[in-house]
Amino acid sequence: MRRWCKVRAVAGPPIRPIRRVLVANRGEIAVRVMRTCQERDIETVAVFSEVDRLAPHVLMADRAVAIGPAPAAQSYLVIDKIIDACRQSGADAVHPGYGFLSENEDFAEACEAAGITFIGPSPLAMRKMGSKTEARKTVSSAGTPVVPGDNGPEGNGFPDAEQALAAARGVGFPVLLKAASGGGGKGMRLVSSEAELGPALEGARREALAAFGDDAVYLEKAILRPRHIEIQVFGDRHGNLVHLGERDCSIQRRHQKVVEEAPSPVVSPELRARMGAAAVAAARAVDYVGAGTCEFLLGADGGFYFLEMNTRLQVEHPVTELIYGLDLVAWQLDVAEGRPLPLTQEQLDARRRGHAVECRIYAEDPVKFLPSPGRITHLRVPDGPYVRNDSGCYEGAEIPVHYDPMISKLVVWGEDRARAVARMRRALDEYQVRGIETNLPFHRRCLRHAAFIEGDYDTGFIGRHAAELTPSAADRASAAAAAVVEAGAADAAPAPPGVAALDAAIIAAALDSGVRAPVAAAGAGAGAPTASSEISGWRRALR
Ligand code: MV4
Repeated sequence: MRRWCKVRAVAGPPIRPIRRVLVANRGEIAVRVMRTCQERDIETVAVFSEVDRLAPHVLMADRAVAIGPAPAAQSYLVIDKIIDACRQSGADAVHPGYGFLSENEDFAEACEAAGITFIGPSPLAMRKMGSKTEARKTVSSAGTPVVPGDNGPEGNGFPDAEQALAAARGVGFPVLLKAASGGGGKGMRLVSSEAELGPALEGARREALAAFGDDAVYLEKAILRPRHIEIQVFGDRHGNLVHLGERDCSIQRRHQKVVEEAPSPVVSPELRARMGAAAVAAARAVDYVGAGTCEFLLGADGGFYFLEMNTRLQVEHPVTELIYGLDLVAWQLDVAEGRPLPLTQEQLDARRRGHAVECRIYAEDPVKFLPSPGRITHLRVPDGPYVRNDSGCYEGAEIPVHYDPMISKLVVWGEDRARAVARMRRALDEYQVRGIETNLPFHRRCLRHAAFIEGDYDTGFIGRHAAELTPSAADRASAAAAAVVEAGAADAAPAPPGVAALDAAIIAAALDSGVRAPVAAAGAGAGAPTASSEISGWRRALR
């Protein structure tokens, strides 16, 4: 009904109500976006590949358009097919979700050229934030602290090892080499000493060229045992920009977030205000419109540094929704229609309440972390007060091999952190999945881990505590028994996708040992007890 309502007159762009949204995505995020559209009486259009004909996002949409074979490169990633689907279905707006085309400026441009509202920021903002070196330059000019580093002589990477070495000396070892076009850790190399720099630069450039078609590599001072703290921001077309606090996403494996929470156990109201202002300044520097996230590293010394900006709605947005009592997809639609942000910073600050935790449930082997596609033969989803399960699958559904193996996001809210964590333990215990392997046993252990319960963790948490977090045979007994029953019906397991040679966990472990190695080379290998001086940084921050 809302689209027929008169909105209050505001200076600036006209309000253009959205009537029909095409969701250029699949799985839980497509379902998530369509739910809000349905609540607003906006019609929904799904797109689907050959293996997604019976997927939940297709079944719930008002219309659906086939876009080709299962591989995303032939369907969900093909700009022309999505634009054609918009024309065929009469969609007047596109929601890109996350992944796929969500941060592709050419897609945003193609939408605008076709007269379709792209629900996201401007192509220019996407471009400026898409290059790490460009983003560092842009946001630091706006006063947002970036990791000390060097973008290279021309501001776009180092052509040779000599200049890189001089820069590394200036910045101070250990340094990290990073791909200018990168993100997610690809093409990243930790360099602890001068001798390593030449070969590392060569390797990083080769990897960057292969992965991004751009061999520009720059360097940053390596922040040791950081926490990954990100700030949710929102802008409208009237020049308003606000932040919705932080999410602590430090519990990751291979650059895949596994557990997220808000607020962070180590962020005080004062630090939140400073990081929030820094994120808003970064967003303002590119006239940011819509939902965005500024990623920061938070050092054990309390210093924080901008890493990159994600120009989309993120997977973990529900933890923010729960502590603010808001629907961020509704905010995206408001902004895309040209309406002003519904709340001011002051009003947002006053709404914060309680604590939220998200566990990403992956279809994967919880010991080896390899994808475990197949049919879900039995599913019992947790329920009860303040439990939310954002899912894109159902009992009987097939988890395809072609896409991200995340099957749902289990999110809970509690009056405080202890209650939220206890509620998550209860919800995880209710959750039953048979037919495929999941990381539920991992989560059950993680949410019972003493360091997690204390809030004492950083990006090396999973690597350091692998032994305690690895499910035992007993944990998996029931799942294994079910797997045996299903084995006859299951197709041959497909080969898992290749794993990056140098992944986040390895780098995290390296960052860990980086400080220790020279001091205590012996006995400081992976899994060795942590030096107490290093723990105390975060412990202190917790009190
Ligand atoms: C860093 C860092 C330490 N120091 N940069 C990893 C992915 C990419 N977004 C940036 N990453 C890092 N950059 C400096 N200067 C440590 C990481 C890092 C990391 C960051 C966030 C979450 C998990 C991580 C795991 C390993 C390394």
